[in-house]
This record gives sequence, structure tokens and C-alpha cells, in this order.
Amino acid sequence: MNQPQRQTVINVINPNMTETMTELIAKAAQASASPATRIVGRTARFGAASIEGHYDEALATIGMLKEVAEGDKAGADAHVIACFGDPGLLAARELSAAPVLGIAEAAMHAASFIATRFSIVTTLSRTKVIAEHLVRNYGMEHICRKVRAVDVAVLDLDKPEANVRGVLLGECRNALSEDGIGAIVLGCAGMADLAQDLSAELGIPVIDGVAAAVRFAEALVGLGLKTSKHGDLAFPLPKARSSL
Ligand code: 5HY
Repeated sequence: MNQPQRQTVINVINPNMTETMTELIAKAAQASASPATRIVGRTARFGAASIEGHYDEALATIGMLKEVAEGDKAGADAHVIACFGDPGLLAARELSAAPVLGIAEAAMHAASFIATRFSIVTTLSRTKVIAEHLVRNYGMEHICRKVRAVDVAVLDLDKPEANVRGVLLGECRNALSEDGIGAIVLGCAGMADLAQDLSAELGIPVIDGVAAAVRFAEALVGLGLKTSKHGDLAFPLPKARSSL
């Protein structure tokens, strides 16, 4: 007789401190997850209301790591860092034995499986360099053609007057006509609810990193894979530290 499938618990962390954005992210994560997966959405309690630069990322990393620790205590099977800068990804992999995925890394790998070239469309022009650094660090320079921005602030994404769907469609169309790409990666967790609609409108795959990261996390858990504790991702060395 088939054993009842054990529920997989995925800790989806919004590293910024805006609860409404966590709700949007958690809804998108649950929509992507398989029925046997439970999504636990967590909001950073230290950091910044939104992450739009190097300073915000540095602050947010502390708040994010605290939510990784809380998720581990609650028995999470995997963690997703739901911010396109993947802030503190390797630190989180040191801290936890569970698989930890960043939405940028997950989205770029998903794009690499279905297209030979993709472009990224993110929020502010000043944060494009963060995505460009990730493209290089993840070895994606040969297939990521361009990082584009719509210059809408993260916390304006849900404001009707920002016309986010319209400006995103326009920039995605520019990418389609100029970049020679087969897919688009959305460069902000706050765009998670737009991917399917944009993909239907544009006729190409538009990838949301939240959905990709959740499915990849399920796959790793299903494979019985955990973050290696041999080498640089071993648990942090014991020493005096400020408490998370
Ligand atoms: C994010 N900032 O996904 C990033 C991405 C961005 O608060 N959540 C944020 O738009 O720079």
C-alpha cells in the first residue's frame, strides 16, 4: 500500500520588511508548489522596507538569515530567498543543512534549460549591476544578453498608477526585438504574479524566480539532497557573535 506522501515544507523568505509583498510572494509560491508542499512565508524583521541597492542588501542579509534560522527550528525542508539579488545566499547555505535557493539563480537556470539566450527585466536602473554581478557569478554571461530596468520602485509595483504591466510589456517587447532572446527573467520577487500573463501576451517564456525556486527546492528535497557540510558551506565556525 502506498505510504501517505510526507508533506514538504518550504520556507519562503521575503528579505525586505514589507508584509504585503510577502503575501504576494507566498501566494505565487503556493500556486507553483505541488499539492504535497506547504509554503511558509516569512518577512524579514530587520533590514529595509525594500531592497534597491548594496546597502539595503547588506542590512537585509541579517534579517534574512534570522528567518532561515527560524525556519530550520520549525523543521523546514528547504529555504527560498525571495529577492532577486539573492542576498546572503552562501551565508544561508552555511547556516542551514537544508537546500537554500535564491530566486535569481533559480530563474536563470530555468531560463538556461529552455532557451539559448535570455534577458532580465528588473525594477530600478541603479540595481541592474546587482543582477549583472549575479549573471557573472552564476556563469550565465554566455546566455544572458542584457539586464534591463523599467524604473519602477519595488514598493510601487502594486500601485495602479505605476502601470507595471504596461511598462513591463513595453520593456519585454524591446528585449524581444533587440536582444535576440528566447526567454525573459523577471528581476524582482514583486513581479511574481505577472509572469504567466506576460508570457501569454508576449508568446515567449517569462520566468518568475519564486516559482522556479520553489519547484527546484521540491526537486532537491525529493532527491534527498541537502546543502553540503563539507568545505566552505560547513556550519559556521564556533566563535563569539552577535545573536541573530
Ligand atoms: C526584490 N528588491 O526582489 C529585489 C529586487 C529589486 O525588495 N525584492 C526587493 O527589485 O531590486
